[in-house]
Amino acid sequence: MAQVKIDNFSFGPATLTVAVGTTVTWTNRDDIPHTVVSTDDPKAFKSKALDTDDKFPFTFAKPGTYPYFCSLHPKMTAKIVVQ
Ligand SMILES: [Cu+2]
Repeated sequence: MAQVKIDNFSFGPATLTVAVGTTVTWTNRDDIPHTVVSTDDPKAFKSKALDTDDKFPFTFAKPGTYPYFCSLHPKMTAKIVVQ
């Protein structure tokens, strides 16, 4: 199980490397809403606004590098590397 924690206006870890077929689950540990939105066009994934302790799972079926950001706070960026 692969996890990304959202806290203090950042994604942790900023780069997470997983195997193809892994489900990554983001959890918002901050006390304000955040989103998880793929930077690619078309978007590989896009969450709704996550309130505190909300989770967003996404399964990565293809290898590649998947940059993403928070659409509410665009300076929050990170990426998933799928091997
Ligand atoms: Cu945010």
